[in-house]
Amino acid sequence: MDFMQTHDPCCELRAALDLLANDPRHLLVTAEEVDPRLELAGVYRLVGAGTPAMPPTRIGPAMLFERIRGYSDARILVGLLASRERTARLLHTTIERLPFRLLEALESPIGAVIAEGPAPCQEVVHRPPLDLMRLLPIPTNTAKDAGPYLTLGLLRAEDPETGQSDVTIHRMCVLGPDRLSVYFVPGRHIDHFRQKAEAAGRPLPVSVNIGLDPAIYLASCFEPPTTPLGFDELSIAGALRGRPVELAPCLSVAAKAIARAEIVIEGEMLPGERAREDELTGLGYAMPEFPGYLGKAQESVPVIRVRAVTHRRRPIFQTLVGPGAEHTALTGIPTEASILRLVERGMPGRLVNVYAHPAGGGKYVAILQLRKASPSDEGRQRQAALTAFAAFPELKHVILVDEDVNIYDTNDVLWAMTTRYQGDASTVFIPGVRCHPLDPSQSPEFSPSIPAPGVSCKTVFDCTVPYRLKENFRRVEFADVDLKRFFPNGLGPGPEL
Ligand SMILES: [Mn+2]
Repeated sequence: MDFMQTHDPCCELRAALDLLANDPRHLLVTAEEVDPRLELAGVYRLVGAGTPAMPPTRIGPAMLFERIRGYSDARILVGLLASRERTARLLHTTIERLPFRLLEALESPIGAVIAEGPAPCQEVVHRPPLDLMRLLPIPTNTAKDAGPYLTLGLLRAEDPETGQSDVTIHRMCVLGPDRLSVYFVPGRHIDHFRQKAEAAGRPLPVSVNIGLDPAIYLASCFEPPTTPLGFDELSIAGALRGRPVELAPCLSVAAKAIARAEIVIEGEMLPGERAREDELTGLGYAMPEFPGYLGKAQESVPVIRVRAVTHRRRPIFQTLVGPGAEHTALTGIPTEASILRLVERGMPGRLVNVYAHPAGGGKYVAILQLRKASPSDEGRQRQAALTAFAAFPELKHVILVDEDVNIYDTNDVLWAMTTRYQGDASTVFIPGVRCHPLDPSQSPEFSPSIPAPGVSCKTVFDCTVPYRLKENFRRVEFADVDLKRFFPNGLGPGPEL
């Protein structure tokens, strides 16, 4: 493939931004100088971070900051996927179809390829001595953060024995001019590669890719069992775009980078090297995490030694302000696809759609919309809930609603939980089950039913109407009308999601 050709409309970040150009509902470009330390996150919290960021916040446009204090060259993009409507548009689909698009891609993956010709991500090359903070405007989001963090750094590595590859977003903190900490939740695939290399006494070469086609970021957030060890999530991104993701060999280490990334950090994880995540601050905190709280610093995490930094001209450093809606979309849409897939296999045609609600950061809460078509479908909704827990083990709450409830409208869901739900009869507790470790209510101090941190009471809120009582729960019906007579240009945008 020739990079000098006009770029494909949908395989790199700049093309995504072109798609949103001149639409202030989805992209605000500002020439006002911003400080990447604290100020940028403070601004975006008000403009578009969304729940679970602390109020006041809202869903809003992405922001491209063109002038960054202390940097002459780089720009910063924040919030690209912080609205479902925008995310759907960037994947050429609708809000309702988003998880189905991912699912289709998962079923027909297209593997990544090595690009021919020069890689755009290597237009500018920096070699040692390196100073990350002089080269890149890496934001610090809150005053207690352990340091500047890469929040959308896509780590790519290969299994040193099998050559299988994996891509995952991990949080990385700048600990020094050429040192980054990496936090792996136990079991993550690249950590498995790292442990293998370490056991053999060898470094693990990696690339950290920043500023990517949104399809790549979304695809990378699938987790097991949907994408087991050895399944390269880049092949889902390839399927979403109908063409392979292009890779480029790194210049300083035996790793590969995303060829059309805005920025690539090349490096190695050395055997035996560890750091305290908050070694610079000593405050005990890491960074804001998806459940909405400041995360605790990890005592001992692996380290990336940076060997080169490459980027495009006038690079766009992409970041997110979490907790918030962008984090929720990234984790939640793959969660939805995983649930849809497993439930559909077990009981075809009953599960209409799923929404991983922002209250759970895309992981803890799923709203399942079900269709009961016959008396024998009664109870299947709860089977679907159990299947959802199997499809996504980090799920904590499942809310079941009927097909006449809008799963994206929290008002409507709470209406169902009010008029179609009786606490004692409609709630199912499954205590003592392991969940995602970051929910602070999952502690023995919170409840004697919890034997250890990270264990939770999974709960099903069944807000569906019993099939035999359907007639008593008909929603008020209004006349069908022709809205075009009153709004020839359409009703205009509704509330953002
Ligand atoms: Mn994986």
